[in-house]
Amino acid sequence: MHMFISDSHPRKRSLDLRHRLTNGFRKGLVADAGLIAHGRGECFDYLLGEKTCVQAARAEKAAAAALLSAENPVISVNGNAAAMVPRGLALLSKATWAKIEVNLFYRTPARERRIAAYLKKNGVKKVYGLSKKHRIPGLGSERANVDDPLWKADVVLLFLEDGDRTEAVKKMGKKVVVVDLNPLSRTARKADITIVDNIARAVPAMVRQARKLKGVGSKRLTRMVKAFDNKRNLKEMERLIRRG
Ligand code: PTJ
Repeated sequence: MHMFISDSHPRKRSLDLRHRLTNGFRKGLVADAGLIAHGRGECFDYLLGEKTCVQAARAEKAAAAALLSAENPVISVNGNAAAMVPRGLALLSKATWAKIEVNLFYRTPARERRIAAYLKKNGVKKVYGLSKKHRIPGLGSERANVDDPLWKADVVLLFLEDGDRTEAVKKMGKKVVVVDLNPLSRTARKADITIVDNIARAVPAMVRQARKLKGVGSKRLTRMVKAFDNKRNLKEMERLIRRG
């Protein structure tokens, strides 16, 4: 399994991704709604020229700095993320010391187990989230049930997320980093750092940035995170997409 989707033409890359997702659906990793969510993401990606723009790269760097400067960083993984970038998640976890917790919107224990096994097969040493010990206050969905790492985390990285949990996690005082191709989504607007990029490019980019930033002191990392202006970055992203 390669870390990156092939470096070929964007069209080929997007077909590779679709293949990973439909395969993931057949293996019982991806929810049926996950296929629809991906279609929505593809539309935005076309408008971005299926490449990482300057604003996304800026957010990816800030995200890597936030994970590296955190005391208890966590990467929250759903079905789509697991199917598309399992190896990338393993490398990101290693590069940032972030724990990986499975957390599903359309939760079934069997799908959680399958996702955990798939992540392990792709290099993740330990997967959390199979036992749910805590409940995020003020959240009605299954996503409210979390394991110790997410409960204790100070920085949480989320992918393809619903706005409700982003808000609830923020209310708990955690810093939220999110990857979402829709800059207008509630999640994108509520997060502290929003990466408007395809997860297949965003995860490898964060791995590269985290490796580059290794050895940088925590004070400097914190300054980098503080200097990042999410609202401004999102406005620029929106303008870019509207211009096409
Ligand atoms: O695996 P589960 O049960 O946790 O379910 C996961 C899904 C994705 C089904 C669930 O979280 C969901 O319904 O998400 P939403 O509310 O549809 O949000 C998905 C967001 O992710 C949308 O704003 C899409 O534009 C965006 N998106 C889709 N594909 C990608 C993406 N963002 C980055 N990379 C993608 N490949």
